[in-house]
Amino acid sequence: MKNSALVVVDMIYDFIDGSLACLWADKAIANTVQYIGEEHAFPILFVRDHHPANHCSFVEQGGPWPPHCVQGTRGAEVHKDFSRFVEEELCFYKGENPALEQYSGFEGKNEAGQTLGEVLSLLEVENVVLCGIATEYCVRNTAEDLLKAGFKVTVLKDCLACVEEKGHYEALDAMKAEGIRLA
Ligand code: VGL
Ligand code: ZN
Repeated sequence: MKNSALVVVDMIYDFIDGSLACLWADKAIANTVQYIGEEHAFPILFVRDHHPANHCSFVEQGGPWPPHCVQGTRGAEVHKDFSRFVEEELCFYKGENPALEQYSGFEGKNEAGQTLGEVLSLLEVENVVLCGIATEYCVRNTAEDLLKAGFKVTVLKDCLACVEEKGHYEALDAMKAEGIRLA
C-alpha cells in the first residue's frame, strides 16, 4: 500500500517476558514479523517506552506499575526478532520525563527530537498500520492521537498483546467505534 507505514508499539522485553509481561506477546511478535514479510516496501517506526529509574508510573513513586522499560536495561530493548528492521532515527521514545505518564507514542521523540507525528508527515504517510503492546494503553492512545491528527489508522488485531483480556476487547470495541479500522 502506497503512503503506508507500520508503527510497532512497545514490543520491548519488559512487556514480553519482563516485569510487565503481557498476554499473547509471543504470538503478537510472530504475527507482526509475518506481516512485515521478506520484502516490505513500507517504513517501520518503533515506539519505545523509556523511563528513568524514578518514573512517576512506578509503584515506589505512587504509580500503578512495577518498574519497567528503565533506560539502559534489557527490559527497554526492542525484541530481537525486529533487530533487522530497527533504525535509530525511526525509534520514538516516550515516558522519559520522570513526572509525566505518557501512554501515547504520538508525541514520542527520536534522537533528533522529531515526534512520531512529524516524521509520519515528513514521510507523506497517510495510512498508519499499528500493532504492539499494550492494546489498552499505548496502542489505543497512539491510535487515537493518530486519528485525531488526520491519519487513517488500521490496528492489526492479531498483532497485539494486552495487560488484561477484558480490557483488550473493550479497547478494540472503543477504537472501532471511533473510526479506527481493525484488520
Ligand atoms: C504502557 C503500561 C506502562 C504502554 C506503558 O505503553 O502500554 N503500559 N507503561
Ligand atoms: Zn511505561
